Amino acid sequence: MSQQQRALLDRLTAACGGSYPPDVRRRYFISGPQWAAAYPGHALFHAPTRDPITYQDVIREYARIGIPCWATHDTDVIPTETLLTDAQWETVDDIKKTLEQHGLRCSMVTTETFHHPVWAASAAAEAPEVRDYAARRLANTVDIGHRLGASYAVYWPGTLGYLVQGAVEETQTLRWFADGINAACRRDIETAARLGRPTLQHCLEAKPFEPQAEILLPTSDAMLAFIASGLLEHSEMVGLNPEYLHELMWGAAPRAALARALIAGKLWHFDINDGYRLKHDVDIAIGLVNPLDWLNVLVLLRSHGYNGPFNLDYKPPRTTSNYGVFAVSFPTAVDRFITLWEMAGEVLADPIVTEATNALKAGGSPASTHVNDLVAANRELLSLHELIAHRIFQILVGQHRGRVYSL
Ligand code: GLT
Ligand code: MN
Ligand code: MN
Repeated sequence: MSQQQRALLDRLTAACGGSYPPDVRRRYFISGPQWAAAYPGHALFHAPTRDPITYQDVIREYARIGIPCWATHDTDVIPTETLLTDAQWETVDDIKKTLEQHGLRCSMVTTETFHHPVWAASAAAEAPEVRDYAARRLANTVDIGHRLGASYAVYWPGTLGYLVQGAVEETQTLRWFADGINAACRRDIETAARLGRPTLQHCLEAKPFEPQAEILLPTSDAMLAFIASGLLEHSEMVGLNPEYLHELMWGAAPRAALARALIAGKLWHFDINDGYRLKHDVDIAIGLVNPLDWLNVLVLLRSHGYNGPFNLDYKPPRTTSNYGVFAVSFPTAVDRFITLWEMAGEVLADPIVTEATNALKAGGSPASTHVNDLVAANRELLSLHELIAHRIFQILVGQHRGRVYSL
């Protein structure tokens, strides 16, 4: 039965066409998180729908698909109790061996500071012993990152906030949070010098709500302000890991949020996924909800030479089986990303978009500097805005290559 169903899945996936071979997929700086592939489908209202899988399974399957990089929380593979003991290094070394065997590299490490009961009052809790433990965990993740050859560390302070008002003093909590990042950067400078490696790029990731109701650093813009606040000892080592859906969740235009990170020189790492505006963190795979917006996001990133990782931080839906995670979910997500990236190149090279954009920038040669002449000189030209949007739609659906719908 399930063999027949797998055969059907494989046949229909192949019938979709448009998939890229693994060596083509490996040309892109795409990373697959351990936690995304291993997500068993659980949530507050949901029992798991998939069986547990190991890091060996995930790394082997990523390699087969052509996902070149792997990312992990410190606790995805190593139990919390084993962290900060000598025993952790056995697992780290085994992960390293497995990555090498399969030709993958570890791009990013992140510390789990939201799931375990020790973080009930966040990693910037009132109790000094909890903050001290947090600093040791963050510093330890830096060392694990160096051992695995990573270049990025990510921080998602999703518990930095509150459910009920009054108990948490915001400025104090933010100072304590900065102490943790400072501890990680200090350790990074020491470890990198000892190993002769470059320091990591430390990337802050915002989310406007979940699991706390009110979050102290809810958006990428709040993170930029925090980086520039003077609380960080090494603000030059700290940048952003925006997540596409986390910006949509507060109602932002993701492309504008990314533009603000770009002009600050802080767009270093990018979590790619999809979902709905002003709703919870559904972590749908890239391009399944907002392909047109995604195309425009990638036009922006391509035109600014973004060369950081694209991290597949999504969750395969609960209806997808263990088999489907690697047979359907990851390869199709990667392929939609590559297609959108290549289309973004087509938008940038499109003669119609280029000529229209240049004409807009040249302006309308007004007869005088009088306000009415400025309006008159640009009136017809400005219709090009809508024409550019139409052209980008055509590129999205392939009409620029002659695809027609005949009646
Ligand atoms: C968690 C969160 C993600 C973050 C991960 C990094 S943790 O899965 O939902 O958006 O990127 O810590
Ligand atoms: Mn994320
Ligand atoms: Mn998310």
